[in-house]
Amino acid sequence: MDNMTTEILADPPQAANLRPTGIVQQKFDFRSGNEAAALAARNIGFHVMGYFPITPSTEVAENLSKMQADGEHDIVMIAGDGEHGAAGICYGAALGGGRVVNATSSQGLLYALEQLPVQAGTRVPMVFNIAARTVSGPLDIRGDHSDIYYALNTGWIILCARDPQAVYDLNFAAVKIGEHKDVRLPVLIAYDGFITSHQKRRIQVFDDPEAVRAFLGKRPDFPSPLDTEHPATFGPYMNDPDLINNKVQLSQAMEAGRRVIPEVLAELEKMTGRAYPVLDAYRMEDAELATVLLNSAAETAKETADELRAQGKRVGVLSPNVLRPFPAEEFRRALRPVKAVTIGDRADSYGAGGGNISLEVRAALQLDPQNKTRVLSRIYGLGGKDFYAADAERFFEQAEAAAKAERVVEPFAYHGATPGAPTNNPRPGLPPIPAADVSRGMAKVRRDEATGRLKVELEPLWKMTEVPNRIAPGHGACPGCGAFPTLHQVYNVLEGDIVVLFQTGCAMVVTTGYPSTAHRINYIHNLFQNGAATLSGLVEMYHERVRRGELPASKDITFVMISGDGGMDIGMGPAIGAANRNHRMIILEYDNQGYMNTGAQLSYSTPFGHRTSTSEVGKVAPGKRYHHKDTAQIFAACHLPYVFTASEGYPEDLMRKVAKAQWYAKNEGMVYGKILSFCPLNWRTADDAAQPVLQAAIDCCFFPLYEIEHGHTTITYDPDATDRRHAVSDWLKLMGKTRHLLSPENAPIVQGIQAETDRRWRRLKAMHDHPDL
Ligand SMILES: Cc1ncc(C[n+]2csc(CCOP(=O)(O)OP(=O)(O)O)c2C)c(N)n1
Ligand code: SF4
Ligand SMILES: [Mg+2]
Repeated sequence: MDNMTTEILADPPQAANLRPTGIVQQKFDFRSGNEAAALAARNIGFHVMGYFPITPSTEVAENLSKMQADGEHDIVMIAGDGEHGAAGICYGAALGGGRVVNATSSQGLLYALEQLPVQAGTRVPMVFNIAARTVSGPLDIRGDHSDIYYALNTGWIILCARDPQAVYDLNFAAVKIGEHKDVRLPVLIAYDGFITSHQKRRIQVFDDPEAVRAFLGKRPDFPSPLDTEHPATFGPYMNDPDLINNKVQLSQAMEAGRRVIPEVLAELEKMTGRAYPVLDAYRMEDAELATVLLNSAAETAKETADELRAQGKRVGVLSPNVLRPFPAEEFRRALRPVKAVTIGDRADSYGAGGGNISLEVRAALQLDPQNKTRVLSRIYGLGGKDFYAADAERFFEQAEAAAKAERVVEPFAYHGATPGAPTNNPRPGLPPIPAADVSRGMAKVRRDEATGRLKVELEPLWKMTEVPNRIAPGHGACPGCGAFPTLHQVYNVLEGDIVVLFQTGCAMVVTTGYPSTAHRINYIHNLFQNGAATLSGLVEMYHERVRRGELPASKDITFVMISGDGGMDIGMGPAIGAANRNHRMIILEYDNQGYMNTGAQLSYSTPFGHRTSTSEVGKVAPGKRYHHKDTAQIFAACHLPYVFTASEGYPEDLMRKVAKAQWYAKNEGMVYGKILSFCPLNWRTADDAAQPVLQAAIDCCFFPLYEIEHGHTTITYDPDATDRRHAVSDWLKLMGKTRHLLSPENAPIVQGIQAETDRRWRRLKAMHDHPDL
């Protein structure tokens, strides 16, 4: 948090004197919503944070990681294997009786969703910050509310934070609301991705940790599996007739929230001087026309309302600060005198004739027999499409037209969308490339009948330049990025028709910005938690359709999945599933040792001690705290016909292995290959340093090159045999992300990396020497 210095603006004496009694000392600061959430977390002093990075909420964990490295808090921060894992971590931690926080967005919330009702149903409080972002597909990293709408039915309290100040304040409120004995529910805080998560605003933050502590009090003791004096069963198997009784209790807790939330928000107001009514009503006193909007768009509409008021129009804006429990009564009261209201939803409930807020406001009004308000439902701002003052003006105009005509011509519509015409085909950058053009026989593979293993004869490297590329130039990767030399080497030797599936990650993001694509062959994206399952389905459909005579067998397609190392964390389960089923496909992992696409967070493949944005280096923390996982060995344990490691720095070795991979994928089953891939941006090296850095990683045996064919391990490059073996420190000193390790106080970490590297290398050598290992 280098640029997050807190500015203590001296409180002028007269201002201090004017501070109403009860308002605690605060200081001005300049923070984004994510920074505000991180600061609040530090002030609250949560026991545990479980998280998984995803734009635009990642900064919450990143800021906390930096603060932790500098010794500013002692929250235990646990990087999940994915959001589902992170949610499980949080659930377990919260069951343990301490305070717990998480942060996510979009697919992350959807991936965690399955755990949310579990936690609410067993009444375990925690706080979950959501920087709201549109859900895939197609993938779009900007903001709308489609993610948070999925959480509406989970039994979590949902607070809405319209600006960074509200993000900060509502985190405190969330702890207290959730822990109230009559509520005992987890709480989600929704703020707008990018608009609120990233834009810095002047906010006030607490100056006195005691005041925060006094406001929150001690977390009440709810039953916990850590209380071994009072054994209890948490989450029993529960059928009819009990489950409905469990749910009615959950409903009662939510209803209790209607009373408790305003109480806590009033207490917060006493302490901060800032009010958060359950339903924010702006200039609604005598409004005849209104608009209902959530979070930041409501702030835009308020400015428009001011302008229209200046023209004599009686308009106002309604915006809930609490979404669950839904402030139905407050809406009924606020809208009773209103002639017409336009309700904007930043997400659709497809086929329902309106987004969720619009549907719920309509339902609320239906219970008021005297209400005559005409309601227009509009879907706006999807995928981060901006909402300007002119849009708000349009909403008021539409309400005005309905009020004047005393009828609604168009009850439901999308605002600002163009459906497009079927005739409008985006022009391809480079045309698709036929298999014949790229199949140049660069590798000849034959089986050695004596050993059962494959032999590859490779054309000389200079001949490879003749092979046209299946990836067009002009993609947006950083200069020096290793992912593309790796892919070029792979494509040089693959023959025939290839269908690729890219999991989410740098290689995917930089090659397919709609309406362009750099892929000149069939390409699919699925999110990186499930690509292997998707490709396995496609593989089986292909073979079945060939078997039924619906597709020609002559095509003989090869199916390849490209994943980053991060995809082999969150997507490990489906990848192992595909491996266990042994589908005829290749998984290639380009391992750049982190989640680079989202800003270089740690992955489980990040080596021990390396700096990432979630394993920060500071006064008290020297980078990642545990060793990298040995993914190749995990796949080897799945008994695949072929597993290999390779590096773009050893092209012939890599291409030989890829040629074998294609043979095995066509004839026997699944292949997994892990390829060390250079990332100058986040390894903090020069753009052209790939060769020395990769060579050093391989020569120190941190990343050994080997293959496992039918369970038999062969080391394909042995630095001992060529006298090139050197210490891991020779590799670590080449990268900015590891330079801190060379200081004397970090010598034990380097020794640890060396010891683990040596142990894995000795083990590999033993496997190389003994066919049964
Ligand atoms: C369910 C879900 N969680 C998180 C993300 C955010 N996300 C997209 S790509 C990525 C990192 C990918 O890392 P890796 O697979 O190593 O590829 P790299 O970016 O390093 O090339 C993350 C965290 C997402 N899209 N979906
Ligand atoms: S961040 Fe790293 S992996 Fe991603 S495009 Fe840049 S160099 Fe390549
Ligand atoms: Mg990666």
